[in-house]
Amino acid sequence: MHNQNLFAALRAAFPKDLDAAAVETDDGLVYSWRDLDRATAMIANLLAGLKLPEGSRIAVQVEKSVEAMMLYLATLRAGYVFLPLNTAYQSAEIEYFVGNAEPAVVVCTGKNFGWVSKIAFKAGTQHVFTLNDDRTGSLLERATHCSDRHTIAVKGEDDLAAILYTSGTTGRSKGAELTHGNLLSNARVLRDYWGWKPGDVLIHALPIFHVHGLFVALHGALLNGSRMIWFGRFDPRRVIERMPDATVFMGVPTLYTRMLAEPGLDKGAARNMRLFISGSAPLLIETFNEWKERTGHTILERYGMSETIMLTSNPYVAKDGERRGGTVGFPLPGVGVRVRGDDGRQVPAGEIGNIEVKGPNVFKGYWRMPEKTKEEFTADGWFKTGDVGKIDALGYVTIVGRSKDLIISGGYNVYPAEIEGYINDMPGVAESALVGVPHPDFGEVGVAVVTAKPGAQLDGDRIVAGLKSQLANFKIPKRCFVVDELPRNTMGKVQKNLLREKHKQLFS
Ligand code: MCA
Ligand code: AMP
Repeated sequence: MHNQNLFAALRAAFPKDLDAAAVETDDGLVYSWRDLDRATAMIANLLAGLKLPEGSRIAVQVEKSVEAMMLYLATLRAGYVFLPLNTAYQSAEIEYFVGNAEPAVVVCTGKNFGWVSKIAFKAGTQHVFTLNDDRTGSLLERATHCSDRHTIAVKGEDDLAAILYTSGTTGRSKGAELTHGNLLSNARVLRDYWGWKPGDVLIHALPIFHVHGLFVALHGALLNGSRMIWFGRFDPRRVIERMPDATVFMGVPTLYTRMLAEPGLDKGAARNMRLFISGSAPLLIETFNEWKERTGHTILERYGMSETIMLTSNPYVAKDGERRGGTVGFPLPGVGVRVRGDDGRQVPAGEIGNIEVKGPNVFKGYWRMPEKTKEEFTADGWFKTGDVGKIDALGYVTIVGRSKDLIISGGYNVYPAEIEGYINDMPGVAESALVGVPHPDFGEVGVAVVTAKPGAQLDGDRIVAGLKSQLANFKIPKRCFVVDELPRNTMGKVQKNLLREKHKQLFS
């Protein structure tokens, strides 16, 4: 059988000259392709030596580093399932993910080892390693003693490669199961559609625990044998300084607005760039236009999800059409996208409805949640994205809203129901509502509106402070208002649209 392991395809795309630079970090370290090959072999051998059961999950919550990226590749190489976790997650969040996924191995930073290992051992995890962003930690110490030769594990296209936790359209976080076939087919489509070519250099400035940085950016560069300029964290000024050495950049809209605020951003800085790509959140037309004016480049906006990886993209080559600001472009080759009304009928071109998707990119299902999986697919097998939009007569897709209650803040998803649950558990709180309002830096941020139990005195700032110790920082409402009552419709449902309207100017 031909090995369908994603790593095998990525490895096959390494350039002939293995001593050429593969990754150059912003602080001056250079890793060759040989380094990537050897280090991933050593870590894969370490994992293989643990004799883990088939399909074991390797859960990882570490700061961004080249070694963290190698751990991802080594997990694929060894044939296990990678489970990345946002570094912002706090103990209650980690406890849920680890309890649900039951990983065989957990890798965390040295500073978090105490609390993370406690959670992991309680969930039955046998092995907890540390990995820090300065190349220290027990994972690398152990891997140093392993052979740098490793035969890539044989995987079928339907075998799991990664699980990404997302809240989907409703309820508690669910693990979206992505297969080797999902990831590889999408990476190949994007390589062709975005015209990756020899000599391309990618600026990698996104976190590597979500689809955008981990799959779209990383697979793009690796599948093309392209060098990456690697930023541990996004720094707009430094990225602009390095731009003349690069050809491709990918970012969420906040990265673009932060670079636009830098005087150094001009046509000179972008002179060697071939492509700027934006996604994960809506790109404002003002940002799209301003970018064109300042750099001479038209940002290519695309649309994706954890469950589907990338599903639409604006065109790269002019013969396919122009890149239209405010739209997310066309369905990618091989990906079916349709828009249906609530009655299930496909709507005519230009009319608004629910966006549904089908194709080799669509995930296998939610980890150990067959019922939830079933709910999110239509009877004829299309995945319901929870996004609301339209497709015009030319085929451009525009997202106009979401049927799921979701706030996207700086490219991170915040599920109001989760935050409301935490607020409602606080002493004196009767009920709460979290709504998204426009924000100049993060695009959208959460604002909480709370009512008190009879006789209780509440303080909005205190509520925010109380949440900080429990939840990832990007989920914390930027403001909290205490009111007498929440607006409701005749059915008794909280009218979040009225709250959004009331607070929409808060940060303008
Ligand atoms: C940080 N803060 C945030 C966010 N990030 N608040 C709301 N939304 C955020 N995204 C908080 C911090 O905790 C801090 O709070 C305050 O805001 C200011 O932080 P700052 O130092 O400015 O933040 P930063 O560390 O510079 O981070 C901003 C960032 C980061 C670089 C934009 O959020 C980021 O890397 N975003 C990219 C996310 C991403 O990769 N998304 C892709 C998902 P305090 O002062 O109170 O501590 S993949 C996806 O969606 C799909 C499928 C797709 O289509 O790609
Ligand atoms: P996630 O749960 O992180 O996979 O987020 C997926 C969601 O991000 C999608 O369902 C969309 O709502 C949103 N999204 C991704 N790309 C775009 C985009 N270019 N414009 C608007 N929304 C987007």
